[in-house]
Amino acid sequence: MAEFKVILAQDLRQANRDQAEANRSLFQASGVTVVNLISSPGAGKTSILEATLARLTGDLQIGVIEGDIATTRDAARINRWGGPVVQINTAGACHLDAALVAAALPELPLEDLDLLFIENVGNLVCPAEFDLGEDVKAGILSVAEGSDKPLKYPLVFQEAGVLLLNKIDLLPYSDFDLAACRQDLNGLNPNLLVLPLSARTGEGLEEWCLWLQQQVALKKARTSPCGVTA
Ligand SMILES: Nc1nc2c(ncn2[C@@H]2O[C@H](COP(=O)(O)OP(=O)(O)OP(=O)(O)O)[C@@H](O)[C@H]2O)c(=O)[nH]1
Ligand SMILES: [Mg+2]
Repeated sequence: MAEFKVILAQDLRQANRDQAEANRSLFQASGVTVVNLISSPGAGKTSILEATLARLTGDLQIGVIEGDIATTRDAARINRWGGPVVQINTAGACHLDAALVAAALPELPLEDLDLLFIENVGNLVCPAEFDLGEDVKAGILSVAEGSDKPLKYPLVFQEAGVLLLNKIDLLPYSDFDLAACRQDLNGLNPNLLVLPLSARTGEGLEEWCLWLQQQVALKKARTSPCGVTA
C-alpha cells in the first residue's frame, strides 16, 4: 500500500504561528513598530498610506510591505515617497502569511526603521486569521461599503486594535449609519479605537498620525535597554 503524508490545516496554522513569533522577535530586536493594514479591496489602504507618508516622512523612518495577488501598482504608488518598499505578489492567495512576510524582511533596513506598514491583500475575511508578527492590526472600513459590515464580517473587527473608518467625505451621499456602526463595533470589541477619517480630504489624519507616533514611542520605550520590558 502506498504511503503518503497528510498535512492538516491545523499544522499549517501552527507553522504560521511559529513563523509569526520569529518575525515578532525580529521586530522586537529592531525596535520597529509593525502595523498590519486589513480591509476589503478598495477601502483605501494605499490611499491612507500615501496620506500618512506625506505627513510622517521626516519625523519617522517608515518602510512598507505591499501585499497583492498581482501587479506592483501599490508599491509603485508608495515608491514615490522614496522610502523602502517591497511588493509581495501572492500568486492567487487571498492573504499574506508570516512566511511571505519573513521572505520580504531581508529587503528592508529593519534596524533603521521606526515604523513598518504591511498592506495586506484586499480581503475582509482571510487576512484577519493570519498573525504576521505585527504589533497591531489596523482594520479599515469605508463608508462606501455600508455600516452593516462589522456584524457580517466580525473577525477583523474583533482582532483589530484600531479601526479607520475611511471615506467620511462620502457620508452625505450615503445611507451609512455611523451611530449604529459604532454600536456594533463596540459590541464586537469594546477596546477598539475607532478613528473616522478621509484620505481624500485629510480630515481625521492628524489623530491617526498622532496615534501612530504614540505607538512608536511606546514600542521604543519597551524595547530600549533602559526602557521597561513588556
Ligand atoms: N471619496 C474618497 N475616495 C477615497 C478615499 N480613500 C480612497 N479613495 C478612493 O478609493 C479607491 C481605492 O483606494 P485604494 O487606496 O487603492 O484602496 P486599497 O484598499 O488600497 O485597494 P486594494 O489594494 O486594491 O485592496 C481609489 O479610487 C481612491 O482614490 C477617501 O477618503 N474618500
Ligand atoms: Mg492598495
